[in-house]
Amino acid sequence: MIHIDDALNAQLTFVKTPERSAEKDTAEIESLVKTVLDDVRKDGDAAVAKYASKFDGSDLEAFEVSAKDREAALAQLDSQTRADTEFAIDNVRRFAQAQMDTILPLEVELHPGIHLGHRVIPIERVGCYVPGGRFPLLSAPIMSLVPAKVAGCDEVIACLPPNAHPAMIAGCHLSGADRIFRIGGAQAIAAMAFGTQTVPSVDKVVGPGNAFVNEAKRQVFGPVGIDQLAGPSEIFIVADETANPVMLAADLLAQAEHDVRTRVGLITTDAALAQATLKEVEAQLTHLSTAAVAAPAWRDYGSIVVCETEEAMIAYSDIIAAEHLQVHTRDSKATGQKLRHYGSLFIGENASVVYSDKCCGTNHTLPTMGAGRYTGGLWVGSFVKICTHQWLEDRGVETVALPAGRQAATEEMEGHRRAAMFRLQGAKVFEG
Ligand code: HSO
Ligand code: ZN
Repeated sequence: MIHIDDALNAQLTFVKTPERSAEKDTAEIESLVKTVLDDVRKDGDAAVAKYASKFDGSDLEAFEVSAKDREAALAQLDSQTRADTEFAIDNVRRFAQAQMDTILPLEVELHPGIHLGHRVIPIERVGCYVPGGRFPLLSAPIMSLVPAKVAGCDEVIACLPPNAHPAMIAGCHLSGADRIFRIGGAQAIAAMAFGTQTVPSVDKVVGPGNAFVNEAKRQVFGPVGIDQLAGPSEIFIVADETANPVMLAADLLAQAEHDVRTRVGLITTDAALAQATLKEVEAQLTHLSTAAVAAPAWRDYGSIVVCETEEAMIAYSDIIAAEHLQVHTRDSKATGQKLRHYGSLFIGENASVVYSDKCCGTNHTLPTMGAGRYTGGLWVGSFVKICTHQWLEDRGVETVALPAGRQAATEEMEGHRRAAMFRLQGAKVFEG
């Protein structure tokens, strides 16, 4: 929850405040999604087909993308697009593999004869939702499918809206999707969560989507895992007087073009930079082809705040916990070290969010709406379980049985007490 205390507030001057605040999901979406989920659970493919026709105007007979369709989608990619896609896949894979190499199994002997540990176990089946949206984001399939494959999941499936750009299907294929289905929206989440005649049920559903996809993920969560509830994209930039307002405006507008609800903001210690960036955003908007989206996003959700001190700038940024946080200060590395809450940190002028959005190798599926206060983004670790185990030698039992038995006795859990003491005393524990 955003709470700015009075002491911090006194150090902030808003040069531009957002005209609107984030809208809440409506009850209408909740009940509509519930109906879709109930129907798909009950009627499987027939319900999926019904909603595909109703919401997406699709009359596809087979949802699954066949080997021939995969080939056709690949053939439509020009060679440069294919090479760029493979560059992105390779980077995301290599970074995911490097991260995977840090997730290690563990065995410790905590007391003589008490052995504890954990294993790193891939989730068996994963479903990746690949959003359609306003732009055919070629990097979207890569960001969920590739880390899931690197994690070693047995089966990784993809669902994408029936009208998705063929390059997206090619992207799913090149990213290693075991199966690909042309199903979008809440019905896709339902199909992957519950399984249908053609779609296998999965253990975890990941990937961003619209409000319906989000709500469906929220509703299936429990028996099925989810990654996070992704809101519209966000970018904030922490900057001092050394920053370049032209570059700041370009980076803010890059994300603003995603959606009219994109939150973008500048947090700075320099009042002149704030004014210059304000002017520059307006100037760049006059010749940005996506201004129809970026301009209302900037008007409604854009903010610029001037902070009296670097500490106030950092404190305010930590409260926002932006999905993407760029740092443009004299010593961006040092400033970056002081920041604690963000989805992904972009250190220094050269690290534009767009590089990570597309292809530099970090994952672009990141926490939004303040979730960066408690979690990072999607990563290879999202596709494994860290599951503990234990084994005890007799001397370990001698250490642990009495404390466990006494705890159980205090709790009046006689069954637990007996099981704890049986290892020490045998059948004597039943003698009252
Ligand atoms: N910024 C988006 C991802 C993206 N943008 C891909 C462009 N292409 C969510 O982090
Ligand atoms: Zn983006």
